[in-house]
Amino acid sequence: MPRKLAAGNWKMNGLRANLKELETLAQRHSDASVDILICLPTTLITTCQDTLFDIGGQDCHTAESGAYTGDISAPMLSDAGATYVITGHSERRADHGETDQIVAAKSAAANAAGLTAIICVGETLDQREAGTTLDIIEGQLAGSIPDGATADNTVIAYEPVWAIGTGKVPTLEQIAEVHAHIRAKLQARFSDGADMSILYGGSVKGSNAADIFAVPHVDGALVGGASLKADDFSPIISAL
Ligand code: G2H
Repeated sequence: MPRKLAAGNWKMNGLRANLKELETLAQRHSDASVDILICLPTTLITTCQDTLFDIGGQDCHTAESGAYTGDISAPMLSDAGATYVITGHSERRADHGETDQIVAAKSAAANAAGLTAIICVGETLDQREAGTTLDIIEGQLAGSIPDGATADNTVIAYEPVWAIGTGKVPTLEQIAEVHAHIRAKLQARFSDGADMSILYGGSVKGSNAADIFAVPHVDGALVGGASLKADDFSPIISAL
């Protein structure tokens, strides 16, 4: 069975003072039956080693170490206390030119360091309107997931680019179609593909989470804006 995962992605948000939100969340969800993960800015990761939740990074380099000013490696994230890292988020693909090949190399580096990679895929609005969504997703899956991926070290996040931070959400039928397609491709390539978690991401909030989680092959969510405040993230966790 895929694990159920409520994952927050704080993106480039959060100072130490904001960590009180995690304390509030911990008080409310100390007996949660689902996995809760917060992908923090790197500066906050070491501060959170004793938190109740899993902690993740938002990106890592393909190399273990070296002359890469400003970058962070997977072993560094692990050393800081992270157990997950997001790879291939559309903001990294668009703003930093990350290709499927780079995402696969980063995901492999994450796995080699003992981290679970949350590999993001998703179509743009133009691709959706051109009717190529499933082909785009298939290509991203084939190119971005490294050969050594397993259900233990890999999570897939379907994040339609046009739904990220926009308040627009695909219909439940659209989510179902893509998640079923992802599941089929995972099962065709990996012996434990049926057990790999597939998250939905893009404008998830308390008011739409339960409906999205009821869609087949939706095993949780990758949540951006609504993960920053305990009052917003808490209902999403409860809906899972
Ligand atoms: C998609 C998501 C988090 P938001 O990027 O990965 O962000 O929930 O703000 O749309």
